[in-house]
Amino acid sequence: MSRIRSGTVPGVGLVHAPFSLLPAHLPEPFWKQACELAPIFNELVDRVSLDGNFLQDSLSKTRQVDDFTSRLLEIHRKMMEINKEENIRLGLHRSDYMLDSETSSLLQIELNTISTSFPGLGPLVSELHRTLINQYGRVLSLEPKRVPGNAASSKFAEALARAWTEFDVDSAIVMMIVQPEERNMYDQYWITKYLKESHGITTLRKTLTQVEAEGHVLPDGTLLVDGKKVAVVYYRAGYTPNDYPSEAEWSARLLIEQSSSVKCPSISYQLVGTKRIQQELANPNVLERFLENKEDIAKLRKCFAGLWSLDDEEIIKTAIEKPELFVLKPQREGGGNNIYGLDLRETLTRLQKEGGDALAAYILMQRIFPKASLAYLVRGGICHEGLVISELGIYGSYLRSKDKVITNDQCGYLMRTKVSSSDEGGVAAGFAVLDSLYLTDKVIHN
Ligand code: ADP
Ligand code: HGS
Repeated sequence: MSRIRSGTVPGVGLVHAPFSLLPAHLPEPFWKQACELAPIFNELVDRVSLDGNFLQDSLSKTRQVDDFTSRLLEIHRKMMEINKEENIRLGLHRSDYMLDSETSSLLQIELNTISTSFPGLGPLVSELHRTLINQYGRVLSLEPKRVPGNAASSKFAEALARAWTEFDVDSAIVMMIVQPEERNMYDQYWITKYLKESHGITTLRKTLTQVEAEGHVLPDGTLLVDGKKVAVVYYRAGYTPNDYPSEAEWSARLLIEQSSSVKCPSISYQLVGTKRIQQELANPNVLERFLENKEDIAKLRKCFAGLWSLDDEEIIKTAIEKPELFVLKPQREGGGNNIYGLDLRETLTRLQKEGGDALAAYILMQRIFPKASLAYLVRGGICHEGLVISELGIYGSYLRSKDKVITNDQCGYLMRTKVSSSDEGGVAAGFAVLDSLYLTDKVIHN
């Protein structure tokens, strides 16, 4: 069953991951729409990642006021200066959505391009729900086939294995970059398991600190860690300033970026997934710089919520008047960083007074209001009933080798459900539980 290493229960090594007793309902057309978007977002990430100047220019103001983003950009700039080519590019993304009840439209919360959690545990919850509905479906008048299949971990492992094959060194390994106090190791374990059992590939778990101590790059670009050649570096850490407690971790990141290993993600892919780039891509005529297909562009735009930089006096004024209609976001990943309601009003007022580029550290986003429903959430072995809202994440895998697209798929999903009164989300952040999906025919009408 899905487990998370305890960080709170004294003397107990493991607690079960919090989960919902039965799956969240979603009208099938929205599921289809979310799945259809995955390969388009995958391609967009790859195209944007190749435009180094667009990334540097779009993040230039943020760079002035956000040290973490600035450090990432510094590594990116160094790679541009040496014309570093990433001929093999692997992305394991998750695009998160909420169904806005006011407009009955599926709107993107964000596109995660690094360390996307729960490809391992998510499918276990889908399986649990399908099993429960197989046993009790008649009583509950639910049909098991309406819980979509969810093979996220095996498909992520398959994409990693294909990247390993493209690297084409039989003795090479996959290195997973993890946090020293990783609590979500069992989610990561499923990827390691499939890599070994289905593809015969060994995975090495290392922290950035260990890479700095044990790694070095050969003259031909090969990264050696612990004396082993590294075909693919799969980051499950490195997405937050907390992962870089000293210069050692930054030099490890640079060492990896300079090597010939396949990075998942590269520094460019990580930068494409920042909230500032999400907001820039929502500006008029920007998508047209990267994609040709007008239908694809329209499909992406259809799922964009309102997104603004804080250059816009008008929107700041509106947000200060009606803070409950917005979310203020720093350039951070990992949950628990966003600002809502009265805090949003205070922060915006303060930043305006400060003036200068302080505002560039944030983006403003339309707040999405999903319809609340009743659910049973199981946490620490206890079942609670509550009014909840859900967030659908669609995993996508993308592998390109020179001019060949080897993989560009939707691969599974993650449904996260939280009590509707909670602003923040996130399972690891302690707000949400792992859920799955039950497809219904009815489309919600107001
Ligand atoms: P992070 O990258 O830190 O996870 P997100 O942008 O994904 O930050 O936001 C974290 C959580 O905040 C989401 O899972 C969701 O619960 C809530 N959230 C974020 N943006 C919005 C929004 N526009 N409307 C409503 N809730 C939001
Ligand atoms: C791991 N320890 C994410 N990832 O996917 N957040 C949630 O699991 O490898 O908690 O709700 C790392 C972000 C949604 C999952 C945690 C995207 C992590 O926080 C990695 S960057």
